[in-house]
Amino acid sequence: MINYLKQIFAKFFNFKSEQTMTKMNRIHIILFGPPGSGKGTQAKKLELKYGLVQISTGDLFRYEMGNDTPLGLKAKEYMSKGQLVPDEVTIGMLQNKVDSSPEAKGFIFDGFPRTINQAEALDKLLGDKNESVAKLIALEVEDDEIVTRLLERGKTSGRADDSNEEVIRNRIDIYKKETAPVYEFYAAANKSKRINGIGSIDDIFQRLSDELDSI
Ligand code: B4P
Repeated sequence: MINYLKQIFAKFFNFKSEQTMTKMNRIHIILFGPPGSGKGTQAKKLELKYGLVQISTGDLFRYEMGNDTPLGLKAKEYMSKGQLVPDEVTIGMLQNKVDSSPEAKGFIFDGFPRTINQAEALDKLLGDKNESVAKLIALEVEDDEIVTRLLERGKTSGRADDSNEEVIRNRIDIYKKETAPVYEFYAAANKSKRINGIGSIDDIFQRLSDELDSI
């Protein structure tokens, strides 16, 4: 009987500590930068190396658009003009995605948050789980390089927001006005870091890995 109780006791406490460890080890990163700065490209590589789950709001919207869902139709109205999808739509979708992956070792938020309102919502969502963003890493790329990259991608991607220079420049303007302040929001908590987003994909991946390894 005593052995039995010991076993139950050990099992209970091991279980608790495993749960605590998983929570303590969860690392959440925001991959930040203007459109076309390489967030999606690098997030996929980081996901493989660190076993984190990438959440790309752009990919989620494109999936919904491809399936002609009500959410996709709503997103299309904004994305095709290079505008941001309204916060209430984006935040709800993000929350569902986070809540559907409780076993993830952590998340790479790619393309989210794009407004201060989204950043506050993210902090609240993670805070409710006693977790937080570990670091925001911003990829710095100048405007003309972005236009070149996105027009090039537009030749094959079929993305309406990549095929017209005016729409791309509009996306860059919106980034500067609405999204760039998110960098300062996390800088106030000493969590923001800029890295050079120009160079080979592998070189930039190395710069990002150095940042993650230093957490
Ligand atoms: P996203 O899908 O997030 O993507 P993105 O800004 O177009 O590009 P990303 O930075 O991921 O660049 P990528 O690696 O693909 O956004 C699209 C739209 O969705 C937004 O404009 C908005 O309307 C909507 N949306 C998304 N999230 C939202 C949110 N939170 N709130 C509101 N609206 C939201 O790289 C770009 C190209 O560069 C690729 O062709 C790649 O091959 C190339 N490239 C990458 N690295 C390179 C390098 N080092 N050198 C040369 N080329 C490189």
